[in-house]
Amino acid sequence: LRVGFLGAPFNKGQRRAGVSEGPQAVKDTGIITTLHDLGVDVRDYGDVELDNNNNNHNNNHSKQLTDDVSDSLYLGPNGERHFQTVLTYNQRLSSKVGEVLKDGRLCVTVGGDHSIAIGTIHGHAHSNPEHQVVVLWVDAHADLNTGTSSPSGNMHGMPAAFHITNLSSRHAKLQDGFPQASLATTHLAYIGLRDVDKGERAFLDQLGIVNYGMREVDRLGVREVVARCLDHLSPSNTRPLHVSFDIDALDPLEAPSTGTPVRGGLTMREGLVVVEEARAGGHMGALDLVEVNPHLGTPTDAAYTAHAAKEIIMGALVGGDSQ
Ligand code: DIR
Ligand code: MN
Ligand code: MN
Ligand code: MN
Repeated sequence: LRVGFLGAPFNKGQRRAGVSEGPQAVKDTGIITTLHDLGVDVRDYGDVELDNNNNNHNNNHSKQLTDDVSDSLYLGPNGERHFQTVLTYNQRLSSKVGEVLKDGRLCVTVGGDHSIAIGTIHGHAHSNPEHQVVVLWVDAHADLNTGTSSPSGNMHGMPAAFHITNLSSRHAKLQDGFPQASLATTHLAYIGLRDVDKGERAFLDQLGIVNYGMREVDRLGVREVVARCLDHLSPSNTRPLHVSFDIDALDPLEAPSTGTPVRGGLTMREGLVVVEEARAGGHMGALDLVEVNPHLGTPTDAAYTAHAAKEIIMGALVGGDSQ
């Protein structure tokens, strides 16, 4: 197994400081060494910074991103907060994901808030033009708002909608057309939903996007739910799979340090089943692990959450092999 590790210390998709420290917190668990020791060929590509001139190995990026005082200048045409910043960052992230994939590595991107999935999925989908990339979205939230449907203006609640071709015309874009949507409504499926906005629910229903909330997890069991999602996304199991895992899919007891916790979530074991089964399909090309915010909760909460993220990433890459 060949893996590339990308940090995406980005926080402009929501309003709470600290989520830009997510990549470092997850690295501090020793995950890269653990993977090495398990025989995984893992390369650390460093952090993707907002600024081109910033080198990838300094640690000042998070300050730079947080100290932006010109907030209102970045409102998008429909009130999207930091519209230009979010999309410009994601355009850079998309190219970087493309580089990792071109090196023949499964791309693991650690956020940062979930707006970074605008770039990671774009990079994955557009570096695989001959194969249809499909997306398994594991989250308490659908992240399917457009600028107009969004109750908050926070772009971490919008990334999935940017990729759906049927919704993309409702989104404002950068002048050069970024991001280009790549997913039909059948190429996205959700697990873990339990806090969905009215507008998002209407999109899910109208477009017939497959979504399994916690109620379905209870009713069917998580193994059945993930099997159904994978079969729906890739009936002959040939398509490259992108897993976008928001740590708030897990119950706050498992992952307390996150910006928008919602009680009644997946247990650690259920979260692991999702990524282990996704891995077992053999076609995972990229994984996002987002919304770890080590500034929230106690230091113990922060470390516990970072370790939960490590477990999920390990489960996606090596399954139960670390036991
Ligand atoms: C809400 C919250 N649906 C919004 N979204 C969150 O602002 O669009 N996503 N928390 O992770
Ligand atoms: Mn850094
Ligand atoms: Mn999310
Ligand atoms: Mn979420």
